[in-house]
Amino acid sequence: MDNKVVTCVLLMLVVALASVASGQGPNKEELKLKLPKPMFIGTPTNIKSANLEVITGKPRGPFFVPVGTKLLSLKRPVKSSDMQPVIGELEMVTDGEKEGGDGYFIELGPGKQWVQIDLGSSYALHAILAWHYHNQARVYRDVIVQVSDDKDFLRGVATVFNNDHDNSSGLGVGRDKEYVEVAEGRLFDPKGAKGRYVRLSSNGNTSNDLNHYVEVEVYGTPVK
Ligand SMILES: [Ca+2]
Ligand SMILES: [Ca+2]
Repeated sequence: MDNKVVTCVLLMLVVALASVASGQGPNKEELKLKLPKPMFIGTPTNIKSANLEVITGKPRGPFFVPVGTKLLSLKRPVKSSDMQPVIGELEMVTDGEKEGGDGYFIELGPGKQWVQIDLGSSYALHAILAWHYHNQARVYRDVIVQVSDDKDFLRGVATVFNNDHDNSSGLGVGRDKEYVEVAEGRLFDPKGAKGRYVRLSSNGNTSNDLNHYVEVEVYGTPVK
């Protein structure tokens, strides 16, 4: 091969590797999201966390999912460890409204609480997004995201995310980092985990010991 051909082959290899690294592929497409408007700007300074990720302040960037991935959670039924929220109704977790202001979030009681979405049948899941609260910079404690075909989460449970580094919620030590809530929400990657139910746990936040949800979105494809 002459030098031009070698250069060309190397360039193609670099492009191919770069697309693999960013999650792109022949059967993937960018996940399109409708994001609410930000309620605050700047880097928060009053957050105390022993396990906080590095805050970059940058947007998330594109996320790639298998072609045909759909939003599965819209208007699906929601259950909770606190069936009578202090503020709001459980159905607001999947009503598609994600704005940060008053009237858009539900408030669950103090300490450990969870919400659970029933997708109606089992799917291969490719993205789960959660907006706990984005009216103000906060960190929610012990954020744990799990997927199962068991509505009671007793067996066949896949843990997608767990930032409970000291196991204070008792679901196992998590290796993930705490993060500050922002308007773009948090994207958890289930990596194709299969399940009908998605359960999200938390254990208070840096402003109070209550738990909040503006919206949860679950994306996936039918199980083949
Ligand atoms: Ca909502
Ligand atoms: Ca903890």
